[in-house]
Amino acid sequence: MKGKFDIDVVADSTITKRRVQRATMPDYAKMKKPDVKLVILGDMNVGKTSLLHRYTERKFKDTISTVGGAFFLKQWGPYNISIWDTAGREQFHGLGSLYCRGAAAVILTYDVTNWQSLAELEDRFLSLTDTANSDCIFAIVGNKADLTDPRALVEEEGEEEKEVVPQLSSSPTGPPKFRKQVLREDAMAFYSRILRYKLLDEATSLPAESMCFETSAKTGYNVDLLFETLFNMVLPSILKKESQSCSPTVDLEECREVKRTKAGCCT
Ligand SMILES: Nc1nc2c(ncn2[C@@H]2O[C@H](COP(=O)(O)OP(=O)(O)O)[C@@H](O)[C@H]2O)c(=O)[nH]1
Ligand SMILES: [Mg+2]
Repeated sequence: MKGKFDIDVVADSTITKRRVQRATMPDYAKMKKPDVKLVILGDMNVGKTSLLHRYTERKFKDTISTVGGAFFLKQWGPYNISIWDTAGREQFHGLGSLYCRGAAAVILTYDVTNWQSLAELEDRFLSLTDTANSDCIFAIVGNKADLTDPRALVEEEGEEEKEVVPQLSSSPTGPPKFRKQVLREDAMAFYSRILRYKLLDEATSLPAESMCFETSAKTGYNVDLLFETLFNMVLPSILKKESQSCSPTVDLEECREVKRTKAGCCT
């Protein structure tokens, strides 16, 4: 229905999964406020939800539909990290920039077998990040690497049960059969364009090599690396906020509990 959307709330790897109507529901407001916010963006079917599911649940499910959006909470040391998932078409509902508001990191996801999915990031998704923090970190993630890269076929160690529907496209015993349409260099060139778009100096920004990942939500390839690298990178942002005694994150709920210091730091 127009003007309404659902949000799944997944706290860490707990089974708790609540569906609430409207993001401003008080239920959600009762949860401990996240210290930092990450957002995952990208076209439909690139594997955004699968990546989050793989990271938080250690599993791959062949179909997970995302209606509206989903919200994951991850405990990282003493910090609560929220990760916002989107349905991929949210800009049509005017939600895209709302999702990104106050984000400390944005994960721009494409499908390595689909050139258009990278182009879409630039055409439709990059502008949505205008509402992210000014020091927001950008990661470019080429998912479905298992379809093109034999290294990504190796299952993540210690993996629990999986729910994978066998596909003809790739097999652990044979070479991947999909053509890789997006090279890592393409992603790195896109990263440089992001820096230019954000008017950031390439020399003083995080280098493209560390911010462009190729992952497989299916096998778990580089998934922990992606999230854990980002979590470590956003820690300074958390500490900065703490030192300013600001509301820890901007979410769909307006900052109502903003603590003011004598200096009145929060605007
Ligand atoms: N082979 C492969 N398929 C994937 C991978 N990640 C997601 N998929 C499949 O791609 C489809 C879309 O995934 P989903 O997570 O719903 O994409 P989203 O729309 O971006 O959230 C589903 O059928 C997934 O099973 C991956 O790493 N490898
Ligand atoms: Mg999804």
